[in-house]
Amino acid sequence: MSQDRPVILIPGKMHPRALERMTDLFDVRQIDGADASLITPDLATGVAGIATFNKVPASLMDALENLEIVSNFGVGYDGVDAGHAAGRGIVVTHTPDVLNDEVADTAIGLLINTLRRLPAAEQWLRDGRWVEDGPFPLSPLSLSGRKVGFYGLGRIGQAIARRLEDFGLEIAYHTRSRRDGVAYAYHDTLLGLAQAVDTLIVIVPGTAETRHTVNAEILQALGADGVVINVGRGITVDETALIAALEQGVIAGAGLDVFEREPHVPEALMALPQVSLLPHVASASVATRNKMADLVVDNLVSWFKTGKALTPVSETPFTRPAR
Ligand code: NAP
Ligand code: 8YV
Repeated sequence: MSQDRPVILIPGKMHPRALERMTDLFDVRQIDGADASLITPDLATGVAGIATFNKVPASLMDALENLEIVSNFGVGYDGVDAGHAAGRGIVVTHTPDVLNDEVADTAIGLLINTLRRLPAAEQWLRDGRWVEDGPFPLSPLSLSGRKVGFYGLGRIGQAIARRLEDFGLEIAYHTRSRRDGVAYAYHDTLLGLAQAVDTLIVIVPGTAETRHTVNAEILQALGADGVVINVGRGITVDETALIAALEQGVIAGAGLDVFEREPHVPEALMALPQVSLLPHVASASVATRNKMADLVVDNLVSWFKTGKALTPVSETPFTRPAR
């Protein structure tokens, strides 16, 4: 191991720009995946940092006795055991804010695609059906006049809501604590929110607390014109309940960028015309992913140079002990 350059472990893949910068700055070691059985004795004592695409279990942390920092590519860090890191004094960082606009823009696109069936309309044109069969069928749903409820109104939820204000739509939200400085109606339960709106935008983190909270009862409360848009994490929505609600007309449609078992998407969802599906691309432009890559590296640089991470997660607000 290098004496002067901190050793950074990359378990699995990494964004090419982040990898190139890290290779210039650190002693970078790559292993095939986030698997403690791949840790050799020299890695076990030498690794000071990890850079990851949202997968670091407690077992991998525990195999690395001098681990100080886990730098996650993504604002969501549900795949990193941050509670365990906190207990061991390891700082976890993520990539907030730099992706807010991209994810918010994608959410608006997904909402409109879902309501107006634009991907299917384009396919109709490309398949020559406009010529052969005439106009694409009118969309049963419209954005106009919808009441939109946000499940989560953090950095990204607010960016989506600000965009929807300009569409002239009524906006409400549910979070655990009421947010100062927003004029939207607050609901202290998700059920209360679902009863008050017909469009639910899910943009909460995937946690044990949010898991399967968008369930059959919530879908029933949204009603027959109800639409669910999920750009948060797949586990927040009970996919089996969602499929049943769509098939039985309990709600009218869904737009999903995230799924319970990515990259696997249930055939039953794919079969439904009232559903618009994206392969987890909300932040996936070259420009935004480059900003996220830079923040992954800049967090490591800042930690080893100044002893402070730039964007630590709330569970690990640590500074680096003097050495
Ligand atoms: P954030 O600023 O931390 O906002 C999270 C929001 O969720 C807050 O309003 C928070 O309010 C609320 N919340 C958290 N736990 C809750 C609970 N149990 N019940 C009700 N509300 C809860 O996070 P962000 O930057 O907006 O990102 C949100 C999530 O979006 C990320 O964690 C990630 O999973 C996902 N994401 C997905 C993509 C994608 O590519 N599809 C891209 C970026 C992010 P309270 O704390 O008051 O409850
Ligand atoms: C990530 C995301 O880019 O930031 C998040 O939480 O979900 C995406 O923006 C993606 O998970 C990286 O693979």
